[in-house]
Amino acid sequence: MSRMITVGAAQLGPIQKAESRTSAVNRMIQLMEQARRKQCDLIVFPELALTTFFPRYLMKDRDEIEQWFERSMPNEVTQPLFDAAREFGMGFHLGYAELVEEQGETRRYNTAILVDKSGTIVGKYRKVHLPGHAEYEDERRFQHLEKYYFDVGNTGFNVWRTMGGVLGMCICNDRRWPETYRVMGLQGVEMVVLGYNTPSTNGKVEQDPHLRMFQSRLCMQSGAYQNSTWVVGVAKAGTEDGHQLFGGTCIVAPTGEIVAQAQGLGDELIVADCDLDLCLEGKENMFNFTAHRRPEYYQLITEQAGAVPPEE
Ligand code: CDT
Repeated sequence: MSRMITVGAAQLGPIQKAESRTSAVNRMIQLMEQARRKQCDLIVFPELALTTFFPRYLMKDRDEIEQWFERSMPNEVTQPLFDAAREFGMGFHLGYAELVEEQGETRRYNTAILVDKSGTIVGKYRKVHLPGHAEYEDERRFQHLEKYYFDVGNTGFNVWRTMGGVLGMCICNDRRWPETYRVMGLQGVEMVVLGYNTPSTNGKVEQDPHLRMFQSRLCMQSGAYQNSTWVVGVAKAGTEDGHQLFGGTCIVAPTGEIVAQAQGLGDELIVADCDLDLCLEGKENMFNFTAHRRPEYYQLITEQAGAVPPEE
């Protein structure tokens, strides 16, 4: 048996601060057209795919901040993506900054949606693991103010039965946390799709760029293997107004092996035929959760956040 989803991982090159959302959407439509020629069922776009990675800048004025956020989805600018999905019979995953009123409060989330082949939003995820810091830090070469701009996501790690499989989402830094994949693994996830914006260098300490790419891959590959799921990781890459983001877009099989990877730092589509039935081997054997997991010994994982070493 095979249950195939042909996936396009649509890396985006840089989006400069001055570039409009319309221009970004046009670039995404071009990638959708390429994906259509390759008969993709699903195309995956990066985190915050409509704009530059604005959390690197400190802004204080409310209007200046809120211009980076979407108040509805679809909206006038993103509607062409939904129209193309319907016309091409192709689902998509899109990351964007979301502004919403909840219980009388304005909330801002780093959000991603999953849209099916009819152009209908079937799932929404709001980023849980917000990296960086909440206040301007002078000693940094560049800022990473996600904790300043975004609220911690309140959707949890859900999965959706859509496009012939069980699909889940997470966003960027979430990919580094094993809990992210395991919560979806416990819901039978067969494909995790995610976008990221990862600076090529650390803003605070010296770190080998090679190591940063290795660690990004290590997390996605182990998440795939340990939960026997496909993982599709898609970068926004290249130099945004002098700030470098690494690429490394890749598609990882349930074995943990990379089956396709981007070559450059620009707009680039990579495609893989992902057989969801390849998840079965791991789910029925090594990572047969029902047979082998021992949750009675995992309580600390949900009871505490920080590490507490024994007293000296
Ligand atoms: N966007 C995002 O989550 N980026 C982080 C880098 C954070 S460095 C403070 C990542 O994990 O790739």
